[in-house]
Formats: sequence, C-alpha cells, structure tokens
Amino acid sequence: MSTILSVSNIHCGACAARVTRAIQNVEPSAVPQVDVATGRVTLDKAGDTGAILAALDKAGYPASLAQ
Ligand SMILES: [Cu+2]
Repeated sequence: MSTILSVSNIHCGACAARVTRAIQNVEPSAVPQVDVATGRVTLDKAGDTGAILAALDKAGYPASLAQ
C-alpha cells in the first residue's frame, strides 16, 4: 500500500532531490516518486509518516497526507 503526500515548495529537480533526501534520512529504504508538477510524493511504503512530515517541514517543504 502506498502513501501519497502533498508537498509544498517543490519547483524543480533540485527540490525533488532534496525532498527525496529528507525522506530517505528518515526511511533509508524508501524510494519516493516525486511529481514536480503537482507536488505529490508517492511513497512505496508507509513507514513513519509523522517523522517524514516533520523532516520535510524542517527541510523547507511543508507537507500533509494527501490520502
Ligand atoms: Cu527547486
């Protein structure tokens, strides 16, 4: 089951890379799919969503659960 996050401030590939890194700092095995156009990030597994949201916020990409 995947988790979809709605992430603010993703504007380009560099943002997508930073978002990916922030998520992988929390969940090293995660392979997030970042959609730059929509700001949606799909996680292949749920993991610790609260910790991921906190890490994204700290990185400057406030996020919320999209589903
Ligand atoms: Cu950017």
